Amino acid sequence: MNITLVQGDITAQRVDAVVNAANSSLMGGGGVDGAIHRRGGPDILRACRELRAGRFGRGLPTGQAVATTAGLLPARWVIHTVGPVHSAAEDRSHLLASCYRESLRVADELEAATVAFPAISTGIYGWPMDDAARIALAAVRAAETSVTSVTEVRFVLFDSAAYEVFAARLG
Ligand code: AR6
Repeated sequence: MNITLVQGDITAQRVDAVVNAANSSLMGGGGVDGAIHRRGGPDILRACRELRAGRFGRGLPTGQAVATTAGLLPARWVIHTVGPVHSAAEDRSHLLASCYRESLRVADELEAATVAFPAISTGIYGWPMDDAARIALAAVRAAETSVTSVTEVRFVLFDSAAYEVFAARLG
């Protein structure tokens, strides 16, 4: 499994699966979530509504992941995951690690080879970039032994500051 970094927009990535930093409602939002629904078109929201009507009637719990169509995106699937809101009072890093682990487990079930991740929880959910990069990279590396179909995990960092932080951590 190769870990690669690019600076850019996750909705433009040609990969098998794009991971969405969603919220429990699965009904869209701002940041990456807003961009994915905007560019992916209404089929993604339709699929999310079906998940809410079925398996995830109470919403997608934090740290879990579920796949839908990627609609009009140049990808096959969107894997929605819900990052934790950063808290200074409570260590929620296991939930952030779980987002990466569970997304890769879902990607493996789909037999995806290439998966693009945003820096989950580092926008609206307030996680400091350096700590989020440390947790993300460790979680992906830890999944390496159990995930067989994924050959590339691509982190798509929105700005150069985020890219530099991930690059320094990746070494
Ligand atoms: N491509 C790649 N990265 C992006 C893009 C993009 N198009 N847009 C933003 N980022 P955020 P969160 C970066 O806020 O913190 C939504 O409302 C951004 O700079 O998208 O997990 C959901 O519905 C930041 O580094 O996700 C939830 O309610 C990172 O992606 C909530 O936000 C994540 O920022 C989730 O918050």
